[in-house]
Amino acid sequence: MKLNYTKPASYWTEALPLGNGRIGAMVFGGIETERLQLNEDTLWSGEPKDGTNPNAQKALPEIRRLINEGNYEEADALCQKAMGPYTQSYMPLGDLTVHFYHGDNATQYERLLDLETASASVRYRIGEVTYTRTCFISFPDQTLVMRIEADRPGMLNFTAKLWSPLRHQTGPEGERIVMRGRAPVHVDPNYYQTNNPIRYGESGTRFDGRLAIRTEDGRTYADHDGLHVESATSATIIFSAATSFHGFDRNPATEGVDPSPIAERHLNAALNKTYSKLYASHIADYRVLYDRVILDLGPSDIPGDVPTDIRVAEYGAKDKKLVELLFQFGRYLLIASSRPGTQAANLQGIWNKEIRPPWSSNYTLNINAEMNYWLAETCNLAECHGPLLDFIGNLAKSGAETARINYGARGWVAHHNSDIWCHSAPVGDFGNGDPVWASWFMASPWLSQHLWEHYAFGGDTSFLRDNAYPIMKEAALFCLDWLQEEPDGRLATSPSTSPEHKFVLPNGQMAAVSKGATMDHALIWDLFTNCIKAANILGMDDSFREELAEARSRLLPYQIGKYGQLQEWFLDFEDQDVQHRHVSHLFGVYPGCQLTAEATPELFEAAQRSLERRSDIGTGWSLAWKISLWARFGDGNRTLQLIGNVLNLVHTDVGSVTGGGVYPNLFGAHPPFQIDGNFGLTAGVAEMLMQSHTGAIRLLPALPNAWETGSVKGLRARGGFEIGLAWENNALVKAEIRSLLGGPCCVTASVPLKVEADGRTAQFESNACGTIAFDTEPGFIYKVKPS
Ligand code: FUC
Repeated sequence: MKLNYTKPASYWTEALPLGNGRIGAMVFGGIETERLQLNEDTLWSGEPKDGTNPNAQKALPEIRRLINEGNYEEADALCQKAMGPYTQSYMPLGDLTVHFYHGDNATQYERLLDLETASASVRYRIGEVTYTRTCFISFPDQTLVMRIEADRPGMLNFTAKLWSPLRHQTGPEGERIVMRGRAPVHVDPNYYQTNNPIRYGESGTRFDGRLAIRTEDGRTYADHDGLHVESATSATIIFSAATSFHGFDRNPATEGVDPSPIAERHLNAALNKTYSKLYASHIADYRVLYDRVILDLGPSDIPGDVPTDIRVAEYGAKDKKLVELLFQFGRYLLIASSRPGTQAANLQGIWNKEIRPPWSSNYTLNINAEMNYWLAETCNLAECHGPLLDFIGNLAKSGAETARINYGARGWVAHHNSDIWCHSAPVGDFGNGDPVWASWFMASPWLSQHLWEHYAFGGDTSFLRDNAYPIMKEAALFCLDWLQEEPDGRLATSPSTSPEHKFVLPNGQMAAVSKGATMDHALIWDLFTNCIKAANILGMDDSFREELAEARSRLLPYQIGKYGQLQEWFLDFEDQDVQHRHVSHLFGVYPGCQLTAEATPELFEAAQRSLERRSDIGTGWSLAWKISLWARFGDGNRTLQLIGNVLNLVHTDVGSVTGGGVYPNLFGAHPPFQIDGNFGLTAGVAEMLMQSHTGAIRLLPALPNAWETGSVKGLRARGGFEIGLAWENNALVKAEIRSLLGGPCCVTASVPLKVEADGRTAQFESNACGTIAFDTEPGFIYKVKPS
């Protein structure tokens, strides 16, 4: 499980990502000059601000009236009156550069990212000397560590420096190099042209990054040029960083924490440890998470030592080991960007080099931020889900104000964009945005699904009671208020958009805003259903449960349109773009669970027809979503074709919106880089091998023909199960289902199954959902075989 290359990175998406959830680095692996582009996940532009807009409430009745009259273009225009400010942006922290005084005439160069040790390394030879560098970012020690070694005594001579593209000062302080600076107080999105897009002021988040070196021999000193090492044989560089961020609702300038003592404390503690101790605690911590899932797609005759980018270009999805690598890379990236206590992974995880990054590198809530976490539960990284769940809790606070002031509604609302300040208003600089993205009101139901799923997989009832349900309930209250009664008594959201996709009006014009977009009702159905289940489990809120069930039964139903497709809007409008990247109306298939072959066969078929019409092209995240959807449709060969489309090598940061793929470093290419495609792909592969959304654990639901033999261990299923399974000649040979909570297990596959548990056996027909119920202890293993 290594990404390997024979050349240094020449641009950012060739560099290799490291992270401990909070600190991130992109390692370039240069010979004469090593560059590590650095990030810290709390370093954003801006500060807490009120994004609410009372004009929204004034405009709302008129918007609804225009929609009811079919005057969608005017409704679009009026929705602009309801907008708030844009979100702020995720910032780069700076660069750590290490200049080596050995020239660049190297041979035998190799550069690796080892997913099993979460470390990046470089090795090369100059003259008679072999130089190696190994770099990792430790979660337990909260520092970046780079070990540099020469295999001949005294051959290391280098200077290490810190720099930032943000306003900063850097210089020696004793034996350290310290960089202090400040993030802008405002940054406009890269797609919004203003005269002064990057604004610094008295406030803004302060940061501190510091560097020190531990050597066993040679000489070390710090001056204004950097930190120098002369005639050493080995050296350990330690970097630490902190910011003044002190919570989404505290001003980082006036109410912030002092970052310097924090950065110094981490640096100092790490300096007092040997390199091997630092490495050992890093590995011990990391492997607890990483080692939980093992995927083996069977033997491959494609050589594994071919550089990763060449494997992508030459073999794509035919290279099964490359698919395994891409799958585990998604898990690696989540561990590296989202750890308990850190910020949720943003549009670029934690890796960003620009002050005006694409889409502000913020949280886009109409697909991207959710997709980032689709793998968390199934791929056995439930702890890494934590930062998103914490974020949702904070967003619900800010979203309650927006619901009240903008819409006079109960509960909480959030729209398509958010940031570290828990922005919950529609963006668009008070009238400059496009309603096709800004006027989407459904982030609270979608995010609430994550709270429920965390419970559904893990079964932690106190989490459900204390954390999840109260936020889900408030989201449901907003939805109850947002739904409008139709003349026939049905309920429809209004205004409503299907994310980022316009419809064509009979006059040939296009509009975004109407009522009752399919996705809205799919999300609300999901939320209400999960709230009802949760309240049932918790034994509370009887009448609220009834109210939700009643409203759910009156939701405008799904409809099948003239092409046999699942309608995306309440009327059978023509699509602005039949191949549009968003497949929002298919939420009920995935990541939802409302539409299944068993429960809703006709709608399920219509949903498949819709996906067919959307085609197999798309941006990185769009391709990834389609993998999970085709997995739910049970079409393994189609999923593999889409994995092949994801393994399209994209060379630079520019490209057309239809050409998704991966960069040489396997980062997902929208293009540009967005991390959702990586996470979505990993979730999709898991969905091909095992599903649990219907209440049954379905084994090998979408196995491609080309994956003849293989096994997977450690996937998680709802109900508290861990699944291991193996297949040969494209057929299941055995599975082990470990019950983590105790209790009955329901299992199904396309072949008849025999389940053994505690000396007793049960037989199930193919595709039948057989429940095998034993009074089991946590840790109990059900053994499954084809019968
Ligand atoms: C949504 C998508 C875009 C992009 C952006 C970050 O707006 O429609 O394709 O992924 O998020």
